[in-house]
Amino acid sequence: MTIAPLNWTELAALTSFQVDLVNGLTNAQARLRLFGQPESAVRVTLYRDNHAWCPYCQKIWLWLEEKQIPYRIEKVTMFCYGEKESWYKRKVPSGMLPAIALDDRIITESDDILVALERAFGALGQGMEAPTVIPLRRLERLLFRAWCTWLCYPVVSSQQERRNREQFVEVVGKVENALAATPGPYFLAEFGTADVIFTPYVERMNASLYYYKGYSLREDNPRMGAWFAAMESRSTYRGTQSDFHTHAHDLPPQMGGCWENGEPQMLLNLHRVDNGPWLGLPDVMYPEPENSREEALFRVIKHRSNITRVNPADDSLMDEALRCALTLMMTGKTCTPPLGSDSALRYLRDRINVPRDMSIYAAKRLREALEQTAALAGDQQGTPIPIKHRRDQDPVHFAKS
Ligand SMILES: N[C@@H](CCC(=O)N[C@@H](CS)C(=O)NCC(=O)O)C(=O)O
Repeated sequence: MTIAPLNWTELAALTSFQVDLVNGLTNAQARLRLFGQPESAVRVTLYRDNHAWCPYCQKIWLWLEEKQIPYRIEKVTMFCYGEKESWYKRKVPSGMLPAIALDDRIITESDDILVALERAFGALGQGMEAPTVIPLRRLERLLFRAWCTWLCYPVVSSQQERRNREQFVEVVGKVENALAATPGPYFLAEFGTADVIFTPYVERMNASLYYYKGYSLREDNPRMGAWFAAMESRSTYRGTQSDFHTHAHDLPPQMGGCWENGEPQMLLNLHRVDNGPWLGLPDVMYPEPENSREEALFRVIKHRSNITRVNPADDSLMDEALRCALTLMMTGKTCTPPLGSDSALRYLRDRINVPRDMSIYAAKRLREALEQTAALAGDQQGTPIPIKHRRDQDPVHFAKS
């Protein structure tokens, strides 16, 4: 039996989700973070990208959150999804991210930023220049290069593909050994700078190799698996954590291309990341919070007019279809969407970004409801996600009018 979709007032009554962006848990929406301190304590502004895609920004973001340094956040557009703001180019002529202003001094290059932050506020565990951390920083770059060699060049032959994979797996072996050198799950005896340095790309490796190569970094390597689990025990990391779907589609324009190997496991993984089921993917392993659906609903209600406006479908059609999906998500009751709304719902399904829009489980619940509702209308897919750029995500389209 299907029911009529709830209206927006009825839907709003189904969520009591609340966040304190400024003093609460790490989140991607905040413009100011105080950790209970007065605004006068702010000495740092972090310039990072709008969509939380930039890995080097995640490094600084996580560090500031771990150290609970009060800071402001200014969001900047990346070349791959829009035009760089001229105010930012006046500060940082290259337009590169991240940058910080520390007591009004602009600093670029993520490693230099961390060194400057350490000088001002002290290190996070063992610092950037500690003799224990320097070899781990080198190892991270070695892993990064092996990843790029495998992922970012066209597959010319199965032998080459195998060699690239072996080379990557060999470096992962070194990472496993480094993690095994201390009894705990982190790189050194205590969580610190080294873990922050590894986080952004290891997260992106886990996602991209699963999707483009059929290789599960987190599941195939026990020490890395334990490291991921330990990272996920930290609310700071959870707040910055992205998911497979977001990375699979934000990386190609940033990396200049990601190449599928076409192997059977890869094809299965790709289908699962794009079409679900999303729960159970190895992009997250901590238990689902009780309020994930409420979070998703809260976030959609907040942005519903933009969501409807940017969708290629007619506004009133999308509005009704969206309410059908949300009704299903919140009540479990099937709600048939209007004819022709399948591609509109899947357009949105494919453009939910984690953690920009909501946290990882909330996004999975929303994608699930959008897909189940779309399937009632048909099998039309949304406009494909572009590979060479992501101007479909240009923030100018989402600015509040
Ligand atoms: N070595 C730099 C690399 C920074 C970097 O490559 N940033 C990219 C984003 S991940 C960037 O700003 N690109 C310009 C753009 O995409 O707008 C660092 O460590 O900070």
